[in-house]
Amino acid sequence: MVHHSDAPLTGGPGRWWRAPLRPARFDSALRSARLTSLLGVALGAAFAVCFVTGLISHLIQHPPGWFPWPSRPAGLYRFTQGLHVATGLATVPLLGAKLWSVFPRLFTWPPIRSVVHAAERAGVAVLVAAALFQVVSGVLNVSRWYAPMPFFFTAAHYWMAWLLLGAVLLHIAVQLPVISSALARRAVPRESGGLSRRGLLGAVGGPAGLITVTTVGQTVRPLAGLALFAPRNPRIGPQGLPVNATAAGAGVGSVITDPRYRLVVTGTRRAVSLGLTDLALMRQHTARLPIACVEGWSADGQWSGVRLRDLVALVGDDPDRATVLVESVQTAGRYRSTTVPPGHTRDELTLIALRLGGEPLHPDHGYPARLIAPNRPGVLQTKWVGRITVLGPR
Ligand SMILES: Nc1nc2c(c(=O)[nH]1)N[C@H]1C(S)=C(S)[C@@H](COP(=O)(O)O)O[C@H]1N2
Ligand SMILES: [Mo]
Repeated sequence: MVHHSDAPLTGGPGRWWRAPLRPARFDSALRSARLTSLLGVALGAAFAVCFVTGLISHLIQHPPGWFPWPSRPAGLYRFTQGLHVATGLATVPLLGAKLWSVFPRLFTWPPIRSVVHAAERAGVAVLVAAALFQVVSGVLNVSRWYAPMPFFFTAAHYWMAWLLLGAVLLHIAVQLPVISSALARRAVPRESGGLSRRGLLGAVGGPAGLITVTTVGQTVRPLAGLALFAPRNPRIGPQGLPVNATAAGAGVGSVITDPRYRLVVTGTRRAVSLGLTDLALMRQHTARLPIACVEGWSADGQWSGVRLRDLVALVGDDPDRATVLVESVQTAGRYRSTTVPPGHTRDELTLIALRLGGEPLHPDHGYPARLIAPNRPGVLQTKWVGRITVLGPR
């Protein structure tokens, strides 16, 4: 039996049928309120970053009136969402270590001592379940493995974040006395061999760092060469850019190559129907902008085409104030249309792109025309655009 000066995490006399779960069998000199608190602080910080960046991403995609998301800086969303996914991935070993550090408490005896104790344990159960759900569903989503998720990931991940926030705040409130005294105490010198606390923190920080270094290259270009475990290599794909939905998968293959293709622009007073030659005859502009997928990968492209604001002006509407609906020729799928708010419509970098890197768009990148706007999630960068409608102001 190892001696430790911190309060033991388990207690109560063992009984024969509990023998395999006797505290001594689990005990590690490393488990202590101090270690659990330190891991908790790190985990709390990681969750805070994930919550805020996730909320930003949600608000951009479901904008309430009070949330004006600007079109600049052009790469801001790339940063916030890259941080969201990188932090979420680094959380995996942290959460594992934290659960390990309190694992013997699962077998506390008696399991329930009082109503307050029961409520506390229920709170911890919700906390653990919500935290595991967020991390596991997030990892499944960035790996694009939807089979184990018979629910709509985005909605579930969003609502579970609020539940988790509540459970975390409650947990901190309940544990505050333990946390503050544990952190005020100086680290206790070890009395036995094996892994030291510093060693353990290294054993957690090491994997967290390794996960970050081997995945963050999916959004931080200079580290792309190290992105061995990233779900996406930002350099692989047609025209050097990754693809999420292919033209074949979206079922648009024949529509987009049909010579009768028209881009129909409907204003509040009149409409125009533009063929590819009409579009090519309009003033062309080039913008270097990233596709920043909600899944955490991002990649820059050099896009050329017509400004969305020029198309709005073409049908006689005010390009500085217009809200615009952009629709794909795709007939099914969640991301086949998007609303562009006035701030983005007005921006000179917002294009209906016809070319990527100087060549016509690859079918998988949205041929013949796609939306590309600064500081916007990839899901809102509609490909295979067939219809643009000025919604207002009227
Ligand atoms: N019409 C349509 N546009 C779409 C999608 C889609 O499924 N349908 N997927 C979006 C997503 S999730 C992303 S990340 C970007 C990816 O653009 P890329 O394939 O050119 O890199 O396209 C977006 N545009
Ligand atoms: Mo995406």
